[in-house]
Amino acid sequence: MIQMNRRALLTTGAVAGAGVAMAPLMKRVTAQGGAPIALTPFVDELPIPGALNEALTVQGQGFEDRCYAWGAPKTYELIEAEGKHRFHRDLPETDMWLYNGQFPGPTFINKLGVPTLIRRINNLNPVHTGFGMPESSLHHHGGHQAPADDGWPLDFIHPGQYRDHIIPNIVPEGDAREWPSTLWYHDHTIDYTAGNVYRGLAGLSLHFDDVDSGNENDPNPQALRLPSGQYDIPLAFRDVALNADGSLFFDQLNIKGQVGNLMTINGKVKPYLKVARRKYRFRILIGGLAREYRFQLSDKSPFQIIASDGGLLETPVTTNVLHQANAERYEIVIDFSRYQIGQQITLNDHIVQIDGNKPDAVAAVGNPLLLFVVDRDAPDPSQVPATLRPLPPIELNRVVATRNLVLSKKGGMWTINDKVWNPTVPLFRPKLNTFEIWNVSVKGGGWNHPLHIHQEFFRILKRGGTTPPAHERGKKDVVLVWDKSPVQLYVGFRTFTGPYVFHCHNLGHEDLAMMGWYDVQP
Ligand SMILES: [Cu+2]
Repeated sequence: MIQMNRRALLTTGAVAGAGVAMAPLMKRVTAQGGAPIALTPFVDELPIPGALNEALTVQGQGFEDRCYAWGAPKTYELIEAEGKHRFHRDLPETDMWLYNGQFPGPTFINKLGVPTLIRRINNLNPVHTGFGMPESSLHHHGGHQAPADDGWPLDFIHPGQYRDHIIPNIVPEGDAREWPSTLWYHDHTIDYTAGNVYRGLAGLSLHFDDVDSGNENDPNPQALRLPSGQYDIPLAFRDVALNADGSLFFDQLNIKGQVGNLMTINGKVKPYLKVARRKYRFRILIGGLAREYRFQLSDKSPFQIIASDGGLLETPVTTNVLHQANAERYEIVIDFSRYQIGQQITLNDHIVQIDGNKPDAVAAVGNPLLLFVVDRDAPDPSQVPATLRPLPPIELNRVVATRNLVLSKKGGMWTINDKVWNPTVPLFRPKLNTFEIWNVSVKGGGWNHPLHIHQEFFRILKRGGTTPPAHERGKKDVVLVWDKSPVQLYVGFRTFTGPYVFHCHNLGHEDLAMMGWYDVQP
């Protein structure tokens, strides 16, 4: 087994001495130096990643006993293996690492109160070439799950092994207001998360209950009846860079975090979507490496933001611009009934960003990423109620500690409180069933950091010393922080004791050590 540790390479200057192990990487770097690939936009239809199908055979095997504490699970099988994916009609196929043969991976469907058991089988090639590591860990991002199921970065399995992940689908203190709507899952292997996720190990995880039931015709008076079925569409954004032969280009030593020049949604470069003249719910995930996005419709029309990372907002936020950092989720409702049949509208990104540090500018003219073709009428029984899901209360009387987190850079590594990742020493030891205030700031103006905290959703009490914008007042698990915009967070530690990580979700920063962990004490 070749253990190529990025951190060791960077800190010891061992690149030249790495010999054979480094050869494929260097070749890829050289091969990339061509002009950006010119592709015809909007020729591929937007793919919708299918749901992960139940695999009854998993039940009753292995060590699932503890799962039954949460009730009988629905069981699924998730197989990691090499496979091919085509990002655009006119591109050659790309070798990737896929979950169940697809990118993005199959979508987990979760129901409040019904545990999900994922048997994850690593069938990756142990003698792979190029970047990443075929050792794999799985993080259900945003999930409220035990440490053993959370994808601790050292809990990786080797090719030929499997591991069961239990997603209990419970909420802290039984408070259904904590229930999310759009999460995702991805590899979380120590030092190699960026490469492994970029090779393809990522997918979506949707959550439903009696309120957000996924049925716009639901007769239950509690049901919100948001747009559902074919009108409820995930949009997983990912920028990629390809070599001339169609292989993924990845610079494993790029400390800034890599940005790509091909903008994909659900695995396709600039796709199109035929839409009816009615409301649609879009679940937007930025599932890339480092890039930020700033979305507007081409006609600058308003849309409603209905959910953030941790689920539905208390009330919809009407806007015509949405800035979104890596790993964040926002859900928006676009009402196409304002358009005529035959009209075309694009969803544009206005960020100019040439490296992983931070956006360089906001462009007046956006880059169209997704084409909507209004092609039909359709009935619309859906609604966007003025009250979506009430937020759980912020109980400052339960706050028992205040922590300061300073995000910075030292010696070619990214640091939290001047420390690089150290799996043996937690940064904090919070007490079970308490809350804390975390003051997070960035030292140095050259970069942004999307900070992600595992295990519970937090709330942003303050951004830049004042109340955050309306769409950031809901439940969050990622918060973008920069030098001029420190944040104050309200963080809870409920249900589970033990270790959980928190880290920058610019995956290049994360792998270069901008990760710490806290150890919840009984
Ligand atoms: Cu960062």
